[in-house]
Amino acid sequence: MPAQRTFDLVIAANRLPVDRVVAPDGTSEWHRSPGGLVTAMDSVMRGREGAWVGWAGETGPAPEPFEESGMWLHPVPLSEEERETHYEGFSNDTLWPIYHDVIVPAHFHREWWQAYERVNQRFAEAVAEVAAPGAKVWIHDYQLQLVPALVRALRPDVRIGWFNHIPFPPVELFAQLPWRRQILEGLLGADYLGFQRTPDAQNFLRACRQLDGRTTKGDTVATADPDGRTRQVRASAVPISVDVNGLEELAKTEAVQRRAEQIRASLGNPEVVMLGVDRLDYTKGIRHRLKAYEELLADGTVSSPAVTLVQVATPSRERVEAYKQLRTVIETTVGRINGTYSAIGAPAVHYLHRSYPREEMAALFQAADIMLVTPLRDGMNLVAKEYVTCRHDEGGALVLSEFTGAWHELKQAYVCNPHDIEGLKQVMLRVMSLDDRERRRSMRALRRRVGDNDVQKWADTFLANLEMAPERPPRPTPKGA
Ligand code: ADQ
Repeated sequence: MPAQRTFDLVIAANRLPVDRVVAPDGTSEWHRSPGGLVTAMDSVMRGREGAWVGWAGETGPAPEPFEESGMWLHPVPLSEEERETHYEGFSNDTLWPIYHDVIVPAHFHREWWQAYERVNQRFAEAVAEVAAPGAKVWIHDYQLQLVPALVRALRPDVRIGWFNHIPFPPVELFAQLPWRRQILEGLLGADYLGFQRTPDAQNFLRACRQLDGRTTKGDTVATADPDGRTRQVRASAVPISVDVNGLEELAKTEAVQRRAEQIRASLGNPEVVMLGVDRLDYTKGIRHRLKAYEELLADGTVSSPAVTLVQVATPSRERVEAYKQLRTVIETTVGRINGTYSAIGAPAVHYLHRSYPREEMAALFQAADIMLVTPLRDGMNLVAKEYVTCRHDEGGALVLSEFTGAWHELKQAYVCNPHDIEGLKQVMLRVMSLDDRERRRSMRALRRRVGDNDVQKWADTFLANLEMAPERPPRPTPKGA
């Protein structure tokens, strides 16, 4: 049997960055999978050697580890039952709502928790297998909050970092979780914990104090290892961003610019194209955005097709009940708006429920006069930063919810509170009536902000913070060595 390959940098995330695509002739290939985390990490891992531990997306036995685009991919198996209990259940129907202001009710089931513990243990074992002595281990997101402590128990020699892509909830909401202490202790196995915003890190520190009786000092919390050694774990903000150079380069290509013109022409060259791009998720405020637009059409303030809305709603978590219900509501609303306000060949809402290649996304961003980013709660929202990055012409305008992490950095956007439908309508109207110079000034400022803090800087800062974590003891000599 060949020796197990080990790496100095190990990423652990719920999903591998690739999906298996089966061709009609039965052969299969791996394609890069969509989503915020993969988009960000893809550019970070370019040029670095490392391993990525994650689920390959199909239940049953996992494929053998393999190399893809210079990265060692180490699949972790999930059974069908674990997909339902660990992933769709505990991760997406317990944690996700609790961490997003309980926009829909969270469900608690002890068997979901047990599956979460089991799967986290499996991830920790896979990480321990591929990590070289003294490696850096970078664990991602809410599905793997127990992995830091589990890895530490198996491999006290490695440095462990965890990054939360979603918000960390206020203690009053986090306290609802029956397993809140186990989660805090799981996270405290890390040397460094990264969050999107300072208030998220502060929520975590407060939870440690109030729910686990720990002492915090500044941005650190004290903990003790099983051997009795005390450690300080640091929790701070490292806001994620986009691959500014790569995306801007793509947006500047002639093919993308031509495609943007084509898109506008196929929409009938409206005066104003408004765009929404989101996973079909109840946190994203798609319903609120549609309501505001419908009311503007109803009261005659705007008319279609002069003002047209394009809504890309990427399929997401389709087996979870709250997502099924949301899809029905959104599609009924789109149908009603189109039934009432569209003319033949000119729908008021263009609703696109599918994934697109990056080129098409860049062209859509360039074709849109107004980008509507209206989440009720969002860790960051990369779409806002992608839109700004693609507008090298300094055209377009960003309407941004104050409940996104992005708004904490992009204060020059046109801010909205999506719960305030009247306010949302007013912002849309205001942006439509602004003169070109004013819009450009806002876009220029936004582009400077995003340009100063790209995804590479995010990764470098995270890894530097992890590097500064206290020196770890050497790895114990393996038995029989
Ligand atoms: P998401 O909730 O998935 O991410 P977001 O940050 O907007 O949200 O990232 C979505 C990504 O998917 C973007 O790169 C976007 O371009 C892409 N995408 C969306 N629809 C697409 C489509 N139809 N076709 C192709 N690509 C599409 C989570 C958190 C966020 C956080 C990110 C990163 O919920 O708050 O910003 O992780 O940390």
